[in-house]
Amino acid sequence: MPTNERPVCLTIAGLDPSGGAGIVADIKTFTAFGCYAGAAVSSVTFQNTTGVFGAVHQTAESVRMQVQPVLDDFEVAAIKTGMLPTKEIIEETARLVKGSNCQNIVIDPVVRSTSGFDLIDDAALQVLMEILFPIALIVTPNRPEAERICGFTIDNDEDIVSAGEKILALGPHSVLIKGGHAVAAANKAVDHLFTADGSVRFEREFIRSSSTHGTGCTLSAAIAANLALGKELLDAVRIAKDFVFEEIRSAKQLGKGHSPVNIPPSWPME
Ligand code: PXL
Repeated sequence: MPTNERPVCLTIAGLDPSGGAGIVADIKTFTAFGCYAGAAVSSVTFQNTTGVFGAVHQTAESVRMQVQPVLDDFEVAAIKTGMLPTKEIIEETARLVKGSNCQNIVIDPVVRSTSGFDLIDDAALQVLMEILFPIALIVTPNRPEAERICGFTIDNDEDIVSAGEKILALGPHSVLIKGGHAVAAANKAVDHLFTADGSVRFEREFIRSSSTHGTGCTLSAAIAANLALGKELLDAVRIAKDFVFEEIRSAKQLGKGHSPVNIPPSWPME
């Protein structure tokens, strides 16, 4: 397929130079699904599989100057956001997204790295919830992110429903609360998708693995890629979940810490 027939996906997220998370994971994921990948950097982080050692955030102007020319030039089929560390970057991102005519907006509300490094401050998270959630087709918090957004702990299915409804009330079309952080008694990883029509459970076997660096980034990028390819939301989420499941299952240890997931060069794998 020539490049210009591939739907263009754009990520606005952080750079993880070790390639496990952030825009590098997003680019690999878009490409695995046959999409064309564009990427704008919101923050340069310093990290490897053992931890995050720091970050230099971009300015709002830098983000605008990276993104606007891409939007002016390409018809962008899906936009995904990951780490958006400051209020100014979030406000600029909301302006850019609203100014595009892209409808497939995937917001991954990245809060903290697996190793415990804060990737956004509290004030910025409030702005993310207020101005980016309402323009999202889907918001994809994991359980700790949903707890931080909602201000209560999530211990059971009822709490998940309360969290889903509370986040949905902030204005996105849908919310996917990921269950990978809940060590499921029944060894299941259960995600819940909430829309105005109700909720859908996605259940997979829980894989006990330390090779999970980048799962959140790749899941949201895979959803964006499938929306860009014209899939319905439910199908996009289902395919993205299968993709991440296989990435974790097939990952081999790389590095001395939390190994990155194994993003295949193309999907489905042969
Ligand atoms: O997985 C969350 C995440 C997102 N984006 C970047 C990251 C991380 C976690 O380390 O570094 C750039």
